Amino acid sequence: MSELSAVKAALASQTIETPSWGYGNSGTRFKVFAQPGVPRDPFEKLDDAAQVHAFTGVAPRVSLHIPWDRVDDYAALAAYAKERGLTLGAVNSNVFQDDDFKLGSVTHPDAAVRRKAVAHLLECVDIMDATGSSDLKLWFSDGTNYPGQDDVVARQDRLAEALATVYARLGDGRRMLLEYKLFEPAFYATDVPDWGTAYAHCLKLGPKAKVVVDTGHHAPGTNIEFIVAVLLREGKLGAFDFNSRFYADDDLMAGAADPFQLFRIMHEVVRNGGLDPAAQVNFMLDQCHNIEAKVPAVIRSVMNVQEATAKALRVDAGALGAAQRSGDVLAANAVLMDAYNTDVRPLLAGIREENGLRPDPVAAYLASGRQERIAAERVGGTQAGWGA
Ligand code: PSV
Ligand code: MN
Repeated sequence: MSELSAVKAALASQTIETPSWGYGNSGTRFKVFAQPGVPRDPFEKLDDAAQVHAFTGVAPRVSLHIPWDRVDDYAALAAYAKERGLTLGAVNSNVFQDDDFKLGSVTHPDAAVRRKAVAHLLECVDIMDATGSSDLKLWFSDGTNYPGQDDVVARQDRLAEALATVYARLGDGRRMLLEYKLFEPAFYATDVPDWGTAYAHCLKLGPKAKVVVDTGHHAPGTNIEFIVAVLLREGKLGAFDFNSRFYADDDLMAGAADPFQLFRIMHEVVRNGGLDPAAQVNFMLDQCHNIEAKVPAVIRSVMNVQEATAKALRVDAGALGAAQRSGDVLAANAVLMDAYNTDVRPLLAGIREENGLRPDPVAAYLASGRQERIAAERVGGTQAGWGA
């Protein structure tokens, strides 16, 4: 696709979901640096998310994380979001911060602990019913630290049983998104370490179960775009958790470490129909802003995803196909590189202006004075954090 009007139409159909935890304080196991103006509760997180949407025009959903975003009345939280032009997106479960889960949650050798974990996952489905969220996002820290610690296949069996219980509880139009991660906090064998394991479970579960590709969850050098292409081919790509990594699960701003990789991923998305709303790929961010100001960092991340998407849309598919069919390796590669090296920022700035937005959302947000306002207003209370 390279026709400008088609590129614009495709860009207009893409929305990006931002993570509630990206607005809170975060850090490493060494230090969490608090920042002025950080939200004290899920409502203030939505206020921040609404700013990202207001300045970019393409971030209308917010992912929740339970228990970090626990409130008494989820319908009220959804209504609060709606008043600000937002909807509540994926509900992220958390079965990794309770002492009982030291040896695992749904794969724990003790059935009582497994029941506790499943109860939490079912609570998340109840929350989806109250918020109107369609996606349940499951990430399990489960795994072992030492060879021989537990039986690998028994743990897969326990996982499959738990997933089937939760899957059976999903209502119409609801989905289960299963996320994989190579390592951390388990250091020897994570129970859902890779896309193959996630795919195998999702395939058995049925059409409501799809795989989440978190771009930070692979071994260095992994060809993530290949995974994306194969999952799309199988109709099993449910969502992205976008972020950047230099080393492990660094959770830096999407597109910061390797914009070319993000472009290659988006090229496979575009090439394989993943941008079509009918494909229902949820483009989410999952990242933390440990040292940089959070709202502008989320805005920058949204822009980076948009830029990679716009470049992918600029790939001349006709020329690429012709070069591929004739075996012209250099020409095929040149088509991709031409698109990657296109400066799409003027195109995106123009689209924003056509939609009544400022061309540079980060500059516009910083000039609005809002960052200083929230720093002055949000004093007292307990700043939101990732609960670690
Ligand atoms: C795990 O590292 C993960 O990527 C999962 O998506 C969690 O829900 C999220 O991070 C929490 O930050
Ligand atoms: Mn993630």
